[in-house]
Amino acid sequence: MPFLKTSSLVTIDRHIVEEGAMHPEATGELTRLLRDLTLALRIVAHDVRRAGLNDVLGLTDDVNSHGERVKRLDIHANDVIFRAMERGGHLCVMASEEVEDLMHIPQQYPKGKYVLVFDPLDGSSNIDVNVSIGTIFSVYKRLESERTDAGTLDDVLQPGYRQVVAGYAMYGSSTQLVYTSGNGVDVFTFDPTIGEFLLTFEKLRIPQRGKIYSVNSGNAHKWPQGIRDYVTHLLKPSADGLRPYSLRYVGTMVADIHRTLHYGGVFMYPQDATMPKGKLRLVYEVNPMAFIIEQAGGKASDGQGRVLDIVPTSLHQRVPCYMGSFDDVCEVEQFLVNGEQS
Ligand code: P6P
Repeated sequence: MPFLKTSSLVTIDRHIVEEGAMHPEATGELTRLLRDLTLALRIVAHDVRRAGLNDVLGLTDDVNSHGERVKRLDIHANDVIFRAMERGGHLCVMASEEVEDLMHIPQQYPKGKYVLVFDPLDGSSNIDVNVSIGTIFSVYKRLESERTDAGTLDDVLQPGYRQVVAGYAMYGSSTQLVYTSGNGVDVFTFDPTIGEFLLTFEKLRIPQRGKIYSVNSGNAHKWPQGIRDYVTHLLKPSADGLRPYSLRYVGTMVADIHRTLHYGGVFMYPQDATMPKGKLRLVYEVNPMAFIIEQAGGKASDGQGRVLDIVPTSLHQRVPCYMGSFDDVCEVEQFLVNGEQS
C-alpha cells in the first residue's frame, strides 16, 4: 500500500504550488487554474452529498449527445464547472461530455493558454441509488500558446500523451481527488470540517499484477473471442494460486479505476458486436484515466496499442479500454491477438 501521509497537512493548494515551483518556467497560471477547478469540485461534492435533499435527483427531459437521458445533477455539475472556470483567464476553450460542441469562453473574459476537458458527473446511472460517482478532468496546453483568441477543436483533439494534468474526484464514502501532472499520482481527501483537500497518499503505485478483473459481464455474449478466452482463463484455478480472479464492477469508471489503482488487476470496457469502439469516450474519460494509470506504473491499452498515442478525430469518440496492472493488461493484449488468430 502506498505511503499514507497523515501529518504533513499538505493542502492541494500547497501541493500544486510546490509542484509548480519544480518548473522554473511556470507562471503560476496552471496553479490558479487548478485552484479554480478544486473550488468547482468542492461545490459539486457538496451538491452530490445532498442530492437526496436538495431536489436535484431525477431525470430532465434532455438527452445528451450519446442518446442518454440526462440526470439533473449532470447538468448542474456541468454548469458549476463551467462557471467556476470561465472567467479566470487561464483557458481558451472547454469541452464536456454533456455538451455536443466546444464550450467557448464568453467574449467578456480573457483567454488563456490552457484547454480543459471533463466529464462533469461520471457514473450518472448510479446517482439515484447512492453509489459512488465522480468527475474526470484533463488539461492541455493550446497548440499555439501565444494566441489569445478562442480555442479551436484542434486544441481539444490532442493525443493523450500531451496532457499537462489529469485527475478525478470520487464522491464516495469520502470525497477524494486523484491527480497527476506527470510527476506521479497523488491522492487528496476532502476534510469538510476545514474545507480543504489534504494529501493522504503520495506517489501511488499500482501493483504489477492483481487478482481482480472489472468488466460488465452482461456484454460477454458480444465480446471478441479473445476477451471471452481471457475471462475463462482468469476463472480457471491455477496451481500457483494466482487464479481465479475476483470480479468487481461498480459501473462508475471513476470507482472501478480508483479500486484498480489501489488493489491492481484490470478494468475493461471492450469493443463488442453492438459497440465496435466500446462505450467509453477517449477525450474526457479514457485519456485522463490512462495518464493516471501510466503515472502509477500501470498500462492503458485500446487492445492494440497505447491509448495515450491515439490522435482523436472527434470530440465524443469512443475507444475500447483495457487498463490497470502492467502484467494484467499485457496478458489481455496477448489474448486479443490469439483470439484474432483463432
Ligand atoms: P455499463 C457510466 O455511465 C459510464 O460512462 C462509466 O462511468 C462506466 O464505466 C460505464 O459507463 C458503465 O457502462 O454499460 O457497464 O453500464
